[in-house]
Amino acid sequence: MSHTALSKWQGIKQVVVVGLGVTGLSVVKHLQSLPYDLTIKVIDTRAQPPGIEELGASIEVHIGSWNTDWLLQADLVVTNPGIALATPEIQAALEKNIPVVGDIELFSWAVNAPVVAITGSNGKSTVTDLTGVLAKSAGLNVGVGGNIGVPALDLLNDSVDLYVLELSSFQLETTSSLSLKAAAYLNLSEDHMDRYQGMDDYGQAKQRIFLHAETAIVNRDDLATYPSNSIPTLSFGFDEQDFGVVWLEAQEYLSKQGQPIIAVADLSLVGRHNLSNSLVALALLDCVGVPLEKVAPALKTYTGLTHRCQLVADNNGIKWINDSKATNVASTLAALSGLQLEGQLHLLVGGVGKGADFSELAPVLETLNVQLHCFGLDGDAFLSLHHSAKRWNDIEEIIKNITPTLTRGDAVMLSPACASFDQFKNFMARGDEFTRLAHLYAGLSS
Ligand code: UMA
Ligand code: ADP
Repeated sequence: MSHTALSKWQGIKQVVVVGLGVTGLSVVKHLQSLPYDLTIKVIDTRAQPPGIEELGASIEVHIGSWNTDWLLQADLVVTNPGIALATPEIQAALEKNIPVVGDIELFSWAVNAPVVAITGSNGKSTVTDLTGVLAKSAGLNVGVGGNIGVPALDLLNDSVDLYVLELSSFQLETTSSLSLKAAAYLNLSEDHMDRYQGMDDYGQAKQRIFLHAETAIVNRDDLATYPSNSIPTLSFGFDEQDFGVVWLEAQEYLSKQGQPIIAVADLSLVGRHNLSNSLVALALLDCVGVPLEKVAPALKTYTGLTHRCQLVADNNGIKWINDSKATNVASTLAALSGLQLEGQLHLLVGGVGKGADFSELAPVLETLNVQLHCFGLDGDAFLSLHHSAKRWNDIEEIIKNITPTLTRGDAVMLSPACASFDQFKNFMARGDEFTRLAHLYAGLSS
């Protein structure tokens, strides 16, 4: 146990974990593994919190509402990222000077190997996964997790050489001590406006990634990604500076300080946004001393994560694209900008709008041969964006009705610009449902 960890835990006896889910479970497991005499209690305001069945009987649990007595008696409160710090019950604990932290803060107290982290509004999971894949290809034992799915505390292991963490603004709100070899801030665009007071508030949460970073990796086209503290920066973008692109003999290459690393034509990833994502992964690995020529072969073959502009069926010249992970306007705009259309695009949008303004989509839709299909809780919010817009209940209703009208060259794309929680467990379940229907209606089912 390091000296830092020991001093952080001094005087802490009663720990209250707020929120179960995969994060809460990982926190409880971690607390139980520590060599301290801690009393652990769990509060979850949900009547049937996910993960409750996995919690040992020795842990006291309060579900279905807050328990302010427990909260105010705690020496430390550990919150799930889904709980905003602004929640009145959490504010009451803070006013009593009870420290409130998240799982990533606990991770930072315990970790003993180098860590790199990624935040931003879009591209986090792709960059996190790609950085992990490339580091593994260079022979490192890598722990990849955070907002991408596996809780950071579950990754802790003495044999790990490098941790790669995707960090959401929610997680960063409760993180103060995380030391990073390099921190990448990809971009800032509107999202989570149901949780934040505005873009400043949202951007400030993301800026916390730089609090103890050795190098900030920032986007030359997005000033909001530059650190407000004075740490060294390394930038990425579409010119020859730092990590960028160069043209040599009519071939475009990803480059470092003007030196080519890999030809863009050799990449399997599609879309300009994925050039940015590749540059960031290279920059992160450069910061931890991984030779870039060693990772070039794995970068060539990397095809991306599921649910992100994923071609799930291509039948009779009709393409079915699952971009369920597009849960905000900027990601849908990125998907539209990367499209190569021969016929008409059938674009499926809607779900939980999170208070977003969708009007930025209108001028782009105007330039496309598109039929807009709006579904789910906030489907109405899209109706004024394009003259073709039609209102439906759900994805199945749309696909059933449009399939007979499709012709060669058309594409059907789910890139909903919304969260999925009105009709699905999560974006993966929504993407799986689209894929199932695509296979069924495109005549590919077995
Ligand atoms: N909740 C309550 N009462 C509670 C506790 C939680 O109502 O007492 C609600 C929250 O308001 C929230 C939801 O439950 O809406 C989330 O809780 P959960 O149990 O699903 O959380 P976990 O399973 O621990 O998942 C969390 C992250 N979830 C959130 O930040 C909302 C996961 O990111 C992350 O993968 C996981 O930890 C591991 O680190 C998901 C996400 O949607 C994918 N993230 C947002 C995004 O990417 O846009 C930030
Ligand atoms: P995140 O984890 O930040 O949500 P993902 O890698 O899962 O990011 O991608 C989410 C969505 O954003 C996908 O629909 C994808 O097509 C789009 N996207 C990926 N990278 C970028 C980027 N650099 N800029 C804008 N959009 C992007």
